[in-house]
Amino acid sequence: IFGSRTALLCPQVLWPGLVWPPLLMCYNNFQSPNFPATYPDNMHHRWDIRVPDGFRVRLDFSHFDLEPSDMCQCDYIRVEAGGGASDVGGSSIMGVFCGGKSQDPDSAPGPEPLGASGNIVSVVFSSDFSNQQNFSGFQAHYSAVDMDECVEGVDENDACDHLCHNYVGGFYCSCRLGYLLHPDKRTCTVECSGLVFSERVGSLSSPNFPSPYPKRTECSYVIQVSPGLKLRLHFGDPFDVEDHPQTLCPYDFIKIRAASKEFGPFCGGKSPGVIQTDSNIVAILFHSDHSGENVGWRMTYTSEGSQCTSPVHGANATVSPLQPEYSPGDRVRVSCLPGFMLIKVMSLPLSPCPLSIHLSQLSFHSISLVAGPTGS
Ligand SMILES: [Ca+2]
Ligand SMILES: [Ca+2]
Ligand SMILES: [Ca+2]
Repeated sequence: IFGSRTALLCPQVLWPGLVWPPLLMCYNNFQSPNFPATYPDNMHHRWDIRVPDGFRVRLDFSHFDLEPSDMCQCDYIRVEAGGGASDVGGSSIMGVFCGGKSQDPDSAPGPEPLGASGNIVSVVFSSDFSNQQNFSGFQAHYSAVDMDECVEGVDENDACDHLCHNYVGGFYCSCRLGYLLHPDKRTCTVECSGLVFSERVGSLSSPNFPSPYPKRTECSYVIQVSPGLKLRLHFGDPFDVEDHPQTLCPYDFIKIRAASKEFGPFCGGKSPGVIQTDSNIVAILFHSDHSGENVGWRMTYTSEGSQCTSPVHGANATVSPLQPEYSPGDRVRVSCLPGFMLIKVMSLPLSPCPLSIHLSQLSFHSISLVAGPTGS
């Protein structure tokens, strides 16, 4: 058997000042040997058709007249999608055809063009050792047709996370207001790093909570309050971070770092609840991968001080504000009652909350005291 092969590529015509792809340049035709005269016996020929990425191959037989046979086992045309050659790998048969267009519509190409899903198609023509009649063979035409990625998707996924725009030979994505296009050109993400929370109580959440959080996003938050305070985190409901039944948080997760402790990763549908960090500085990292729609999380935090009793004891003086307990950093003003004046300041060695005195505010009538952190 005589075997041969022809590569049919789009003519790469580039005109000055014109950007590829020029329209309608990707087409060609091919036919059986000797067409329109009878094709030879023992032929085996393959045409490899390739059009640029972003296009699909459309194939049309304008003339078709091959020896008919049961299951097309004598002479045939075989159309393969996706390269077809064993050295390219991965092909699927789109059809095997023989006979004439008018004889058997099931085994011959129909009136509609064949549309491949990709940009590579191979056409194999094979003839056996004999012909009972003078069959005239075939003539075929192919053209490159734009893929509408916005409708068809890409690699079985949506082409774009938010908004998709098709054009001839490609597509591009854009994002709704407030989002940034990720370097992958398809995902919409947000900027959520470097946020520092310094209030003693507060709340934070995944971006857009309770709407689904964006994909391919890295958020890092820091909560930093005065030394001596201890941050306590409380994750509420709903809590919904993409997880995996067997592997621990391989897709999306929250991790919390506090001094030498680490908490997490957390994911899934159950809130981590309350986390006592024992630190005044907490870093929170939130990571999301490229897929999934999950609501995310919301967390409130409080800071707890070492509990101190009244830091001031003194006769003939008033303390304001007067309260049963104080936390590190609280400010207290001590004023002498009328007719009295400050004669001595004594430290209180047994207090869990050492005092610092603002000397600049010392006067004969009042002093300001600040409770300092334990151990400082
Ligand atoms: Ca034959
Ligand atoms: Ca397109
Ligand atoms: Ca995800």
